[in-house]
Amino acid sequence: MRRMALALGSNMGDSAKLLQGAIDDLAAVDGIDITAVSAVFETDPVGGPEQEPYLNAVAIGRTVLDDASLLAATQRVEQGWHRVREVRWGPRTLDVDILAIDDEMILTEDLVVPHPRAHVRGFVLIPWLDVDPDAVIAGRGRVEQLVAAVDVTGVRTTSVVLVIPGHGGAQ
Ligand code: A4P
Ligand code: MG
Repeated sequence: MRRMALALGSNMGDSAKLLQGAIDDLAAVDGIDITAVSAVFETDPVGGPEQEPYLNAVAIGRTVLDDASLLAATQRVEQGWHRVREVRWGPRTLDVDILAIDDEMILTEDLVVPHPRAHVRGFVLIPWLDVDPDAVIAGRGRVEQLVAAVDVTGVRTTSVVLVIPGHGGAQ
């Protein structure tokens, strides 16, 4: 069983609903167990064309899937929400990226872990720190330290709360 961190992002459609849908779908995958989800942050877009702000969150979980199956599962979840992606770094209904799997370093054509840009992105580091204060990016360092070195002015808290199915909830 390996521990993983996943980044979720959306800036098209009802992004709060899309992020909750992604959590529901990921939790329903055989071989994936979602154990914790961060608060949801509204973030200014980084890179790409002019576009709407994103909602971003990070989920922590465990998986028995191998790398290819895990990537395929995250991509199926994206596609299930009619992800459209015309431009690199452009607007998207749902983006699910694999941030880390244990302390592994994976470098294949289809999968690079840790995610190669995670350590410089406030929209990843802030929610990651929120859900896992002890998180470490293999080869980069503690998220807590990395976050101090990046510009986080475009990252704002929201009142959106994501719920893990079967884990109770606030109601
Ligand atoms: N791939 C390789 N490594 C991974 C990984 N660790 N996780 C490959 C997921 N996929 C990985 O991904 C393209 C290919 O990357 C996949 O086929 C997979 O085999 P994609 O998700 O289809 O492409 P993308 O997301 O459009 O491009 P890219 O370069 O991954 O974009 P990023 O870096 O994910 O950036 N601003 C804010 N505020 N919030 C955001 O969430 N997101 C982006 C996307 C840009 N700006 C943003 C945000
Ligand atoms: Mg992606």
